[in-house]
This record gives sequence, structure tokens and C-alpha cells, in this order.
Amino acid sequence: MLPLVIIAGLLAFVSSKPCDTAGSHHALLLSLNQNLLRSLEGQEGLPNPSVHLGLRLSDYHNLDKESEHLNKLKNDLHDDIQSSLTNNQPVVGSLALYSLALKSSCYDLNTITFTVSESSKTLLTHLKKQMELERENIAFSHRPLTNYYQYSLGLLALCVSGVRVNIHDSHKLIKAVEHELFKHGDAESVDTYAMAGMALQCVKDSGFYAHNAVELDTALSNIKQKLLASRRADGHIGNEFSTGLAVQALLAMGVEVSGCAASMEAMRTSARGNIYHNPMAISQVLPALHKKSYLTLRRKDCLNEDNSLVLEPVDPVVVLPSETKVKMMVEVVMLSGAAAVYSVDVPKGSSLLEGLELLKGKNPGFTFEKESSLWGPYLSVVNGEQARQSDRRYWNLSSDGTALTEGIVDFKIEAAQKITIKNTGY
Ligand code: B12
Repeated sequence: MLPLVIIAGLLAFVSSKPCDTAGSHHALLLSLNQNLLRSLEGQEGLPNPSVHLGLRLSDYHNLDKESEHLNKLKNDLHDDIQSSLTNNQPVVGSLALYSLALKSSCYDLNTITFTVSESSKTLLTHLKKQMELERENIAFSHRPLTNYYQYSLGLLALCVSGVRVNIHDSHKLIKAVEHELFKHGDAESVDTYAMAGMALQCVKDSGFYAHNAVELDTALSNIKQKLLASRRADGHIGNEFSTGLAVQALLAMGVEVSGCAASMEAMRTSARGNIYHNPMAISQVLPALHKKSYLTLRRKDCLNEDNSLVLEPVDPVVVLPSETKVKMMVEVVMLSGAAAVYSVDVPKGSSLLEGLELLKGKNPGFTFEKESSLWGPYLSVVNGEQARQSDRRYWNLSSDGTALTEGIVDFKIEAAQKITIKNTGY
């Protein structure tokens, strides 16, 4: 009898863990989660609402640290958005991420207000107004004031907060899908298709576009096809950094977890290879690895949450600059087409930013400035020329002709190469 019980027990154990090495996945998720939590400690500048979302959509929590971060969002991010609103700057993406972050902590959004021209209105009222301004801009100039990624975020945030989404807002997004307007530089923006997919799926589930269900279904099925067609041989959808949002969108649109298995595995491989060291990247990947999407916020109740996530102290690692130097050539192509080429030897493994700083110190003809953003420092001015978002221009970065998939802090110079920094329109 006893051997039978043991065999039955073993069988039950094996069948509860089909080919899935659940243990190793758990350790990986925990370590990503800890890195995300740890990023709050050294955070310079504004608290990051996307990091809050990533933490709150996890299965593991450190409730004290999360509530401390929520307070920072309600003070510092709130003040920053208030000042953008006062200065009439388009702010739909930040407002949307702030709403989603509050929602992820089950905070009552109706208690949050902003005051513009002495009139105090709720966060969601301001978000609706920002969407209206974006929509007007699409009507006049055929593009949003910000971009379709932020427009989708705005729609998603209103929808998951239970606000009846304006059918014209949804219609503009549906048309943009139809006309394939989601671009990132020259390439298609998988991130934007994913965000639009989550927004439109929420609209569908809420019955906010019942008058033309066929049009909405067509857009959703086009988005699903775009995402599936962007799957690379290694499982990533688009690139390493768009895969998290793409998997979130596919899950939200009803694709089975098994249908996303290759992309999940690709993200785990990237995570093991330390590709996701930027907290912003972890914040978009972690929900997907937990098989969740931003849409799950609609039904989040914040009850009976785990509170087991702890941070073990880590010894500070001091990375000394490498003795080995590599040659970094930098070509700057201005708006006029005029090009200048510089060269500097940098310690192997330096960030592009460190390399540019060395070059600036050695070559007075080369200058640059950066701005902060949720992804880190963004290159905004080179040799005195600004590539302005208001003019739909940016400094495009490439290495030996291949566009970089990371910014100036995350990209490391490991071998001799030519970096091209080109004033580019979009
Ligand atoms: C729209 C967009 C752009 C637009 C931004 C302008 C605009 N108004 O539309 C343009 C086309 C200019 C752009 C440029 C670049 N982008 Co971009 N971008 C995005 C996208 C789709 C949405 C960003 C957004 O609006 N977020 C919402 C708002 C609320 O957050 P925010 O932080 O305030 O947004 C600002 C910053 O994100 C900044 N920004 C945009 N891209 C990047 C990239 C980096 C590295 C940094 C530091 C900042 C930054 O512009 C945003 C608007 O003001 C994201 C997708 C994503 N998953 O986040 C990719 C994304 C952030 N971009 C990316 C990259 C790689 C770039 C470039 C480095 C590409 C290149 N080879 O040149 C350049 C930046 C170069 C530089 N000068 O420093 C990667 C970053 C991955 C990483 N690990 O760092 C992402 C994740 C796309 C991807 N999956 O590859 N981008």
C-alpha cells in the first residue's frame, strides 16, 4: 500500500509541474521584483509611476515601501504634472500613468485634483480634457500632440478607471490602426500597437463602442496580427524592450498563456542576461511574466496581498574603469546635413554618455545636453542644435549603421565603433 501512495504522490507532484521549471522561474521573478523595488532607493528626480505599476501588478509585495512610493507620487509627481498643466504643456502620458499607478494601489482617484486658472478639477476630468486636446490635434494635423503611445495610455487609463470613453477618442485610435500610423523612428512601433491593443480591448470589454463593434473588432484583430507578425525567431516581439508590453497586450486580447510561451521564455533569457537593468524595462516586463496586463487593474481589489518581499542588503559594487581602451568615433549630422566626425579613446565598457563626456572634455568643438525622462537621460541638444519634439525631430542614435535599442546611459561601448548622432524627423 505504502509504495502505491508514494508513487501516486510522486505522480501528482510531477503532473502539477509539467515541463515548467516553476522553481527557477520563481527565483527569476523574485530577483527582477527585488531589483525593481531596489530602484526606488537610489531614485533621483521624480518618482516613476510605471515602476509603481510594475510593483503593484506583481504577486509579491513590500507594502510599506509601496505605500511610501505612492506618497511620493502623490506629492512630487503630482506637483510636476500640476506645473505642466499650468504651463499648458501636453501631459496626457504622465497623467495616464499617474492614474494607473493610483488605481494599482486602489486609491480613490476622485480625491486627486489639479488647479488651473483658479479652477480645481479632478485628475480624471483633466485626463479627459487632455484627450480632447490630443483629438483636436489629430483632426487638424493628423497626429496627436504627443504620440499615439501616450494617446493609447490616456484611453486605457480612463477606461480602466471606469470612465465612459468618448467614442470619438476610440474612433481616432481605430483609424490610426487602420492606416498603420504607429511608428518609432523609421520602424513600426510594437510598443504603441501593444498599448493601443490594451486600450481598445478595455473599450470593447466595457461596451463603450457597441455602435460599431465590427470596426472595433477589426482593429483588435489587426493589432493582434501585427504583434504576432513582429515575433522574432528568438521569441521576442519587436525587440527585447517591447516584448513585455506586447505579451501583456496579447494576454489582454485573449491569447492563451501557452500561445505566448516562446515570448515569455525569450524575456526570461533576456532577464538572465541582465538586459533588463533599466527599472523602466523591468516595470513593463514583470507584469507580463506574472501573466498580467494593465487591463487587470480594472478588477484589482488590493485585498489579502502578500507582504513577503524583502531586500537583502547588497555590498556596493565599485566598478573601476577598464584599463583597456577602445576607439569611439562620433559622427554628428546636423539638420542642414553638415557632418562632423570626432574620435576619442574610451575605457572598454563605458556608457555612451561617459564616452560623450570624455569627448566633450577633449574636444571643445563638441557639446551636448540631456534631459531626464522615465527611461533615463535623453539626448536633446548636440553642438548647440536642439532636436525639438515640438518640431517632431530627435537625435537618432546608431552604431556602425544599426539603430541603438538603448539610450546614452544604458548603451555600453564594448568595442571600437562609429556612433552616429543624427538630427532626424519623425
Ligand atoms: C514615442 C517614443 C519615442 C519618440 C519620443 C518623442 C515623441 N514625442 O514621440 C522618439 C521617436 C523621438 C524616440 C526616440 C528614441 N527612442 Co523611443 N520610444 C518612444 C515610445 C514608443 C513611447 C515613449 C512615451 O511617450 N512614453 C510615455 C511618457 C509618459 O513617458 P516619458 O518618459 O515622459 O516619455 C518620454 C521619454 O520616454 C522620451 N524617450 C523616448 N524614447 C526614449 C528612449 C530613451 C533611451 C530615453 C532615455 C528617452 C526616450 O520621449 C518620451 C516623450 O517625451 C517608447 C516605448 C516604451 N515602451 O516606453 C520608446 C522607447 C522608450 N524608445 C526607445 C529607444 C531605443 C529610442 C532611441 C534611443 C532610438 C534611437 N536609436 O535613436 C531614441 C532616443 C535617442 C535620444 N535622443 O536619446 C526604447 C528604449 C529602450 C531602452 N532600453 O532604453 C523604447 C522602449 C522602444 C523600444 N521598445 O525599443 N522614442
